[in-house]
Amino acid sequence: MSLLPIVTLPDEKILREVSKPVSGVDSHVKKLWEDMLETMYRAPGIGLAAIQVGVPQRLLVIDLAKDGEAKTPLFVANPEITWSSEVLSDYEEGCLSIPEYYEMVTRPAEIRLRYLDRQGEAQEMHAAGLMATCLQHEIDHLNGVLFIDHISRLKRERVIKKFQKAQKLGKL
Ligand code: GNR
Ligand code: NI
Repeated sequence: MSLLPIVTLPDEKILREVSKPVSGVDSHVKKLWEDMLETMYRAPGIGLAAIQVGVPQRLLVIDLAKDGEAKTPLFVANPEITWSSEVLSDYEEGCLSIPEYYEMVTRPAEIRLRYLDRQGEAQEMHAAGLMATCLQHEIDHLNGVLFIDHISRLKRERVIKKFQKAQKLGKL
């Protein structure tokens, strides 16, 4: 397995790309998933989309297990949300591509998801709580959407400017 560099703001050229579906789960997909998982655990984070390591494919990994608990990795390809609850929930989100920035985001509280699993088999799952939030955050990445797109324009422009300035000053 290998650690991959994580793409961060201000690199919107990559982060705004719309990722392409994979044609199936082959050895390349499995290797990328493993490397993404290792990269996510190391960061540390609870989810990672392939575009965050510069690969525009509809792949993500999630593990909500807490420090010291047994790992529970979820490998997802070509996810499609087939239902979203009308009930919403607020969660303070962060993103490995926007380091050290956190804001409350409102999203559907529960979703149903169709996807290809680690074996390339079609699966359906229901998610609520942090899993629903995290899945929606990762699927947004596959569509070039960042969690700051769900907050006020003022806050969004402020954080993007902060990262642009940091890069100019050579601090990224
Ligand atoms: O590690 C992460 N934590 C997190 C917290 C609240 C809502 C979403 C997330 S996902 C984030 C990792 C990441 O950037 N995934 O794309
Ligand atoms: Ni993210």
